[in-house]
Amino acid sequence: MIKPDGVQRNLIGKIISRLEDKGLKLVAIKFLRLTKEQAAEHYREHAGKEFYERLISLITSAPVVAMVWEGKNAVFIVRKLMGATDPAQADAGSIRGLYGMSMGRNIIHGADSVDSARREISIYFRPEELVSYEKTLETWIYEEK
Ligand code: IDP
Repeated sequence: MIKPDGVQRNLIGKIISRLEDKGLKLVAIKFLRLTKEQAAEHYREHAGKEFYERLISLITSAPVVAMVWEGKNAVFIVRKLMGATDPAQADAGSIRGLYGMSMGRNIIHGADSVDSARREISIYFRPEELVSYEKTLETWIYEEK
């Protein structure tokens, strides 16, 4: 998900390009403003933490881009492309490393496991909104099917 700060900073295109260029496949995308309920479900593991209210307030403050990306080890690969949670610590070439300056404005969210990805996808997408399709480039991205 490109968070409100990423959208406001005009980073939608750059972030999508990075994921596309890596070889990941976009299977769903939606531009929306999260409701409080969606935000609470999304960040339920952080409920009660010191930064929780600020996080919910930011994520519901303006539109986001919710996306589903597919690929081998996609969760791990997206986390690498995103960089560490704190942009000041993130690898310089990562999305957060390149574009972020502070923890509470770290541009992008990505699920941290396949189970979280499934749960988070179900908050924003109906199953039929995920599009299954072949890309002819795939034989040039993966050695094996
Ligand atoms: P992640 O986004 O890298 O998975 P999490 O630990 O799941 O990191 O935290 C969720 C989000 O909560 C972070 O992306 C960040 O925006 C915010 N956050 C986490 N820790 C802090 C903090 O100490 N201060 C402010 N915001 C925080």
